[in-house]
Amino acid sequence: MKALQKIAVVNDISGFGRCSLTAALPVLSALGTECCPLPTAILSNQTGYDSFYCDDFTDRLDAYIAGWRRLGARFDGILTGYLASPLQADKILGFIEEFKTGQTLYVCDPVMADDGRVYDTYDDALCRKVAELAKQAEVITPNLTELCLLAGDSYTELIAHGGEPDYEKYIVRIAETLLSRRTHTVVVTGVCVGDSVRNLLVQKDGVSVISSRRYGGSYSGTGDLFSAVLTGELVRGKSAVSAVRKAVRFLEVSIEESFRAGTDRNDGVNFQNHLEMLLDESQSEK
Ligand code: PXL
Repeated sequence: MKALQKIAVVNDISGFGRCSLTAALPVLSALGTECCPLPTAILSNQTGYDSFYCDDFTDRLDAYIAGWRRLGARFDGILTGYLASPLQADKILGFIEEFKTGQTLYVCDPVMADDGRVYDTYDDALCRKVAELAKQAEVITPNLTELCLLAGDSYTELIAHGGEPDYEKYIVRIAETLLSRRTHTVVVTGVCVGDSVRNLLVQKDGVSVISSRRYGGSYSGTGDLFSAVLTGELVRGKSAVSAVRKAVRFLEVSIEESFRAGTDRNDGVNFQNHLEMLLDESQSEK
């Protein structure tokens, strides 16, 4: 049997909130890939709760990465998410330069903001570093707020176009400014239009819109579940459209269950009952 594909996941581990590494580990395992965590911080719970304890891992990263260097580690994919400090972002830029080969797909989830607001633990310096990381990635997965921050556009102006027939075209035009020789795919997540949520897959040769039903407001960790499914599928050679579809369907049923159960948004979504959707026939027949 072929060795599993390895994906380095640069993200925090939060005890509560079903986000970051507690989302990526089960998802990437269900997809038949090996998730190798590079922890950026250890938190009692994600930062959306009223309080949290956070152990920033910045000063432990060099030794941790040195351990991987000694093993001669190689990765088929790298996925980055929540970062704890600008210095840490520099260390991650160095990690990518050293460990990303011509065969490694880098997916950057530019975690820094949502609903028009930058997260309390992110300052301007860290947001600038996230933009630097995004430039190194083949694939980026911003929400609307992050898209505006990366492109230097106004979120307020963008939202003012909501409800207009050209709203999605307006978003696509902003996303296209982030395409480059390296960055071939931008997936803008969580665009609310009426009672649907749209995900805009923007590539040099075209745009696809993958929609799902909208339930309630936003939940913790959905971006992390999305980027994990997308990365696992892309690393396994699936097309971007089918990878986004798989991520969207998985999230739709998980969010629906959480909405019906009255789950608190900070606790994340009940994805655990739906991991089966991520197994494909070729894996389950083995
Ligand atoms: O899901 C994004 C995320 C990841 N990690 C931590 C967070 C958040 C969003 O608030 O607080 C610790």
